[in-house]
Amino acid sequence: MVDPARVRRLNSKAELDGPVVCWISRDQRVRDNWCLLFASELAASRRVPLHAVFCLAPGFLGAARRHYSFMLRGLEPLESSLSERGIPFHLLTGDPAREIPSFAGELNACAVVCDFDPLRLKRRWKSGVARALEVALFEVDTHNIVPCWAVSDKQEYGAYTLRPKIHRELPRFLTEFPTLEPAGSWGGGGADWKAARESVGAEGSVAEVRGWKPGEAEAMKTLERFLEEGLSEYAGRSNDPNSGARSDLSPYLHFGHISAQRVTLEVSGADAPSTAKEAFLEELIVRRELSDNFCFYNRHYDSSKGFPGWAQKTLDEHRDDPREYIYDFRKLERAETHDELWNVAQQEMVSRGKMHSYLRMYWAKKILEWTRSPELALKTAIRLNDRYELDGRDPNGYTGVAWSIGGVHDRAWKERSVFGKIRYMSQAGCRRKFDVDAYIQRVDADAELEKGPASSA
Ligand code: FAD
Ligand code: FO1
Repeated sequence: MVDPARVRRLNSKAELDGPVVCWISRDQRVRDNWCLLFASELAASRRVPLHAVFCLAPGFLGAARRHYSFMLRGLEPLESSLSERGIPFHLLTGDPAREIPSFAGELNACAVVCDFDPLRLKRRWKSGVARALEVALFEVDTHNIVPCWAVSDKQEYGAYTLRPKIHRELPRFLTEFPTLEPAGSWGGGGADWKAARESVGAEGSVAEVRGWKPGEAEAMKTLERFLEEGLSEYAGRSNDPNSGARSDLSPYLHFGHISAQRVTLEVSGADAPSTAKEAFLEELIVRRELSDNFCFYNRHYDSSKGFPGWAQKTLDEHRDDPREYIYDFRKLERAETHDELWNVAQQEMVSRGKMHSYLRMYWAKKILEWTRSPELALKTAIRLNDRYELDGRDPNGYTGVAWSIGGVHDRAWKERSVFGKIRYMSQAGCRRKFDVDAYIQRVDADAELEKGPASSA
């Protein structure tokens, strides 16, 4: 059922004869989940039970209450969907590198199956689990349509080098999903969600965001709404924050509430201009898989050491250029710069939990312009991105920031102060692309609404 190219072994231990454990982490969904399908196939072939487990880590790359709340509210329905299929769900808390091996040991598991994630912290968790486990650990890439290790064995220069490799493999991997067979009714499982919510130590300072409902059902509704309203305009207007031409799927893709393969299958079959579908699938498939490729093959994906040589050189040559404006972290976080467009984009991210794609590029590039060094700019952009974006702490984010500030996957442009040959963006450039004043008014109005009726009186 599951293409063997999606699966790799992370240790060389034997498979004994107890139950199979599916360790859910990046792809937190029942439907369209190759990791769960592989684990279910393994359990059925050995006629043993299948158990699912999620380990709630005390901290995760600067995640705040808004992220844990979205994630936990998305995980709760997962428990019932799994138990309907006879798969007990266990919720652990603590360091996964310790909790997963001891859970598998208590269950006398025959093997553990986990989902792929290129991030350093995840790979650290998994190498700890692979070492401590007495049994086999398998990893399944169910986040990408073409598995990350199958599409390329090295860091790609840019979308233009990855695109043909992806398109060559799509006929093999872009298939429909088999259904997940019920695993018979085995006891066990049961999560204490109240305790889980209290256990996360995330800083309470970052308020939860309203207006986002997590979970698989909500993700599908968001997709259906996009197919109806946004997709057709995607080719012409996805760079215009005033248009509805964007899917709003990123928080659901980040937490794995929906599969990119499912989105691709639905978009391909939708009644919309092919130019719109191609433009959207270029982002969803090529740009997104390019991010996983960058984080998987470049260990410095969140540092300036990960920038291409030409970019490191040019930023170095302009390191001492005078900066017209300098803002520290607090000023930026509070959107207290001289640039109203930048401030409003920052406010949109803080209040709504999601900044529009086009403005993320402008937003990050201005941080390069207004901080003392490229290294500090990178650190600041990542910290703000991962603190406020619902879809933050994701390979797309590290790659998006590295593209904006360090020329990753981009080429050299006309040299100028501070930026050197890194692509420059200006507010005038934004004004040529979309109605900046309309965007500012809309976000200000939304922020007023967010504050509730009292302040708008
Ligand atoms: P749509 O335009 O509807 O695209 C659909 C999906 O395609 C997205 O959900 C995403 O999975 C993928 N996609 C679209 N654009 C890109 C892109 N440029 N790179 C990679 N994948 C893309 N994306 C995140 O998921 N998390 C982040 O933390 C994040 N931080 C970013 C920071 C900067 C500085 C930049 C320039 C980009 C960042 N992106 C990030 C990429 C992109 O901006 C978002 O994925 C997109 O805005 C999500 O909104 P959407 O789902 O409505 O996008
Ligand atoms: N994955 C886990 O397995 N356990 C966690 O406790 C956890 C917390 C978490 C908080 C915020 C966030 O954005 C992601 C989080 N993830 C967690 C990982 C997430 O599921 C994704 O796998 C990666 O962030 C995307 O690469």
